[in-house]
Amino acid sequence: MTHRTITVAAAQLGPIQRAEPRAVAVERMVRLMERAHQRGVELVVFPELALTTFFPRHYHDDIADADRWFETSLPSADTEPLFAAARRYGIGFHLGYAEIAQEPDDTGIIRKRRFNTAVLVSPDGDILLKYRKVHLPGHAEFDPRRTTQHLEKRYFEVGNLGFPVIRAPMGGLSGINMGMMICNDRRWPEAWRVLGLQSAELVLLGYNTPSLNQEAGGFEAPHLRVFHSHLSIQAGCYQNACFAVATAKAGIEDGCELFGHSIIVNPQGEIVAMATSWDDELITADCDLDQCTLGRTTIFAFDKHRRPEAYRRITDQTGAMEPPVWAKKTGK
Ligand code: CDT
Repeated sequence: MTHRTITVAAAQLGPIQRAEPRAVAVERMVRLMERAHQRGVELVVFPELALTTFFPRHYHDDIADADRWFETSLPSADTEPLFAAARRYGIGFHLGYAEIAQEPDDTGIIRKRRFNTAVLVSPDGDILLKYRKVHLPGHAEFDPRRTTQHLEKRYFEVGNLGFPVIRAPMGGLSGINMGMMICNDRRWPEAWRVLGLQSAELVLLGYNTPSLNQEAGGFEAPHLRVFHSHLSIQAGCYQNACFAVATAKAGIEDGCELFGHSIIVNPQGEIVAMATSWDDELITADCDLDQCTLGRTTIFAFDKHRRPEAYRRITDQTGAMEPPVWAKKTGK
């Protein structure tokens, strides 16, 4: 029996400090690709905003002052070594980065637009798929109550590409259905289902998640932070019968702790590989994509069992509303 197997890696990055230039980060990433090649890896997944520190923790009064954290083209002089390594080793890669695009806005006027973006790149250096983060967490203005800011809503627009999936050759396989999400997206079942509805077999995702939840009114224990991340990814894979490679930036970055714990998950929702350091670390797994078939032909055969007519609220409504209040019927 033939199997559709691809060897994938999550290339977790240790911290990148604010003063560290892209070239140093890229050098570390190229070393991880070299290690991946030695282990027979065919696709490497790097984290969200992999080229720099997680800059949304730093406030710039004038947003244009943050432009130095963004890429205006890909490849660029700084990122070309990644593309060269991909060609040299015959490895595809996924890269998260901050993107500046010159694009028409809703009124049709071409202007500078900023997105939290990820691309999937073929071993030949072709950009196979681009995704722009939809669920932007955090806040838009400086928050004096927080010790660390999370200004994604200040620096990025909501992604305008939806959740695309592409079927493309990768590794030794002639076609794999691949989709992407970025960090906070993993907590939203809608994002997984939109990928599932396009038959995604492999979901690539990068993240930067602080161990301390400053959004919470109360205390959220660090182990629950990791648990919730894993829970979301494992549930997403199980309920959509797909694999996921989820790659963290880890460690103490600009004084802020990122919890790491990168994982690779199979369509049963099982973790098949997990990072154990807060450093640059490569974890790998052989993913037999035929394992996606069981879920999608049985319990999650969407065509047989989904009831979209009962799900109208999912797209008609954003916030939760209160239910009607029960009242005991009086009279006859
Ligand atoms: N980068 C990112 O999306 N991080 C969020 C934490 C945000 S806390 C304001 C996450 O969901 O992991």
